[in-house]
Amino acid sequence: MNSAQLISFEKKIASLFNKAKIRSPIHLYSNNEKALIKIFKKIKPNDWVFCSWRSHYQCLLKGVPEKILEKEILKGKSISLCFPEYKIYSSAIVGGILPIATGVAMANKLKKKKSKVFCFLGEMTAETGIMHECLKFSINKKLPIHFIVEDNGKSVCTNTRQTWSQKKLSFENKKSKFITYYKYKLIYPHAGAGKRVQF
Ligand SMILES: Cc1ncc(C[n+]2csc(CCOP(=O)(O)OP(=O)(O)O)c2C)c(N)n1
Repeated sequence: MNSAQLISFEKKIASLFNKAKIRSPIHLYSNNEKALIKIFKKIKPNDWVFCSWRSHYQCLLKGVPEKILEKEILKGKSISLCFPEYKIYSSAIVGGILPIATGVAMANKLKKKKSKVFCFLGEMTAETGIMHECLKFSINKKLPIHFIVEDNGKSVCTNTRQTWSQKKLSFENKKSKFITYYKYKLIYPHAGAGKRVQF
């Protein structure tokens, strides 16, 4: 999957949503294609990927076929896409995915499995207490996990830096064995595709 293919998938979903063909929330990505493609160069088919409500790009890059993904989204599953056969799992609860990802990394370590865990989260989720616990536990136990903090500056409609009265966020520009941080600009609203859809 290249950048153009990812962008065109999101555009198709945006159009289906605005035509009232999807009866549940969708959360689209934009302007982060290159960053994600670079991260996925390190992710192997046997590795686990954990995501939030915003996960179309990760599903495509983990190998979920476009048609299968589109079918699930049309069924209303965009907000919590799970394809265990492709080792990708997501949750729409802020912070909810982090302990699950940490637990899988711990199980992989205990079972001496080669598979690594990659956990994606927004910059607001990264400021929550559960992130600090999961990261501390992962670092101290030397778990095979990597967290990717994706900063679009907003928590729904609220400016994340203003929320915490913090000019620089906790993981801003951090790069380590356990963390990758990148910034991107959403052209879409937090949820939906810009039109008020009524059924
Ligand atoms: C426990 C919980 N509280 C509130 C919400 C509503 N909610 C959904 S996304 C979100 C903001 C998350 O922002 P961020 O982590 O930066 O992710 P982004 O949507 O920008 O990718 C909130 C508060 C939720 N889904 N779960």
